[in-house]
Amino acid sequence: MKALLLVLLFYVASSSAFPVAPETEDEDKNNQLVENYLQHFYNLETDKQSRFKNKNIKTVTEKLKEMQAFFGLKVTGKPDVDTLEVMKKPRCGVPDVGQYVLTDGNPKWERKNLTYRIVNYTPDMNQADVEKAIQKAFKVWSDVSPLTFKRIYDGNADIMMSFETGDHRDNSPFDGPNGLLAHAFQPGNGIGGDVHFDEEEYWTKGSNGYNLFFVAAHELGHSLGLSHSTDPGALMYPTYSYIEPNEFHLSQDDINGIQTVYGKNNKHLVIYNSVQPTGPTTPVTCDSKLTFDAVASMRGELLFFKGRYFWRKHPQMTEVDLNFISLFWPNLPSGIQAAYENVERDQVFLFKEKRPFADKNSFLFEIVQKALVTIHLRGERKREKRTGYDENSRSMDQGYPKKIINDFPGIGKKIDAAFQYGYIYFFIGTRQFQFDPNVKRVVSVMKSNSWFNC
Ligand SMILES: [Ca+2]
Ligand SMILES: [Ca+2]
Ligand SMILES: [Zn+2]
Ligand SMILES: [Zn+2]
Repeated sequence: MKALLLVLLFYVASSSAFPVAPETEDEDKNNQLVENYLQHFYNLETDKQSRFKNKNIKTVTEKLKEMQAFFGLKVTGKPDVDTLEVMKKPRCGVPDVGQYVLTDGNPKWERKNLTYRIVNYTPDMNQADVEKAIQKAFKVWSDVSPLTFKRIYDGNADIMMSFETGDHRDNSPFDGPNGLLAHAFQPGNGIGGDVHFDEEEYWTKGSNGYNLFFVAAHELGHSLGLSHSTDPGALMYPTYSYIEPNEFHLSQDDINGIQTVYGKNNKHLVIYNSVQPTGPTTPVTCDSKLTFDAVASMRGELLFFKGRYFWRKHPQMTEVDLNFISLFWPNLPSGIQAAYENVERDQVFLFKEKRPFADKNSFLFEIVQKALVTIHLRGERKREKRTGYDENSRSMDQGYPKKIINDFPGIGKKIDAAFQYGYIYFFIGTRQFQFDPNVKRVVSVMKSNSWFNC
């Protein structure tokens, strides 16, 4: 049995794994941050300008609401903790609204065969790795569009890529480490299409610093005429997040965007017999069809896993965060299959099938059963040896798997996820069964996403 289980992670040794709410800071500093952010990314007019045309001015409150709506935050019009947290995230320098979105007639390249040139290099990486990252970033877009990109080594390319520091004479100065990471110009002559990376960032091919491939791929979206997306799973989302490069897939939102401008990849029509590549879609928190891969409690919060994402929810709070799993745990794969928390050990166990050829159904049955048994025993027979899964030897105990229905009458065998929070909650497809362990029966049936205040 041991060989079949891959126990992925756990032990969240300190709360630093999650970003903590910023401490109370100087209000002036926050106000300045809000004003700068809205001016730069939401076209907020400055005081001087506004005095002359105060009729059409959107106030800071309105702009804040616009920004909060863009990022899927609670629309309060106030610079609350969640809003400030987003404003402090490293991101692309291109505005979310304003000149790019509003440019007449959606700028695009009229030719399909474009050229690019790497004008200079960063000292942070070796040249071959820079070239690989850039090449891979272009491939992201050429795979799903009719565009082709040819590298040239001197002269003027359509897309000139360079590392720049501070004010680099394009009216969009960089800001030192973090904050703005890069920007790019919409299709056009001269500076049009060009990509600038902030040299004061630490650029890498891995997860430390900022991954050049992701940032380049995002910026190239702008070079090709795309603006920012509100889909948090899209490459064109404005804030930076790291994804294990092998787990990277261009989202369907990005594919729709580029294909709206340039059409489908007709190169593929020939090669792959009309099969167009598709990308993953981002789960929607309040989708009535939402199902989960796994659910676990962690230090009083609830973690709901789905594909490459997880939601984090405190039962007493209204907010729910949707994030990439890899944002918090860079080494974890997507598609977690079962999870549970061992409160006494302060560990969370996550499971994913190790071998693709293992019997998936019986495997899932076992790990789900295990997680159930563990939570079932918690609080009732604390001192007794846990049965089901042995955390030390990482193997199934003798006599397992057992039939779920014997211990949990009313619950079928096809369970997606389960956790205990007073009651035991079983997730089966889009439904959720609230099971009372004392009377051993289902006391309520709810939607799977009932925890998200939809
Ligand atoms: Ca250019
Ligand atoms: Ca910067
Ligand atoms: Zn951007
Ligand atoms: Zn620039």
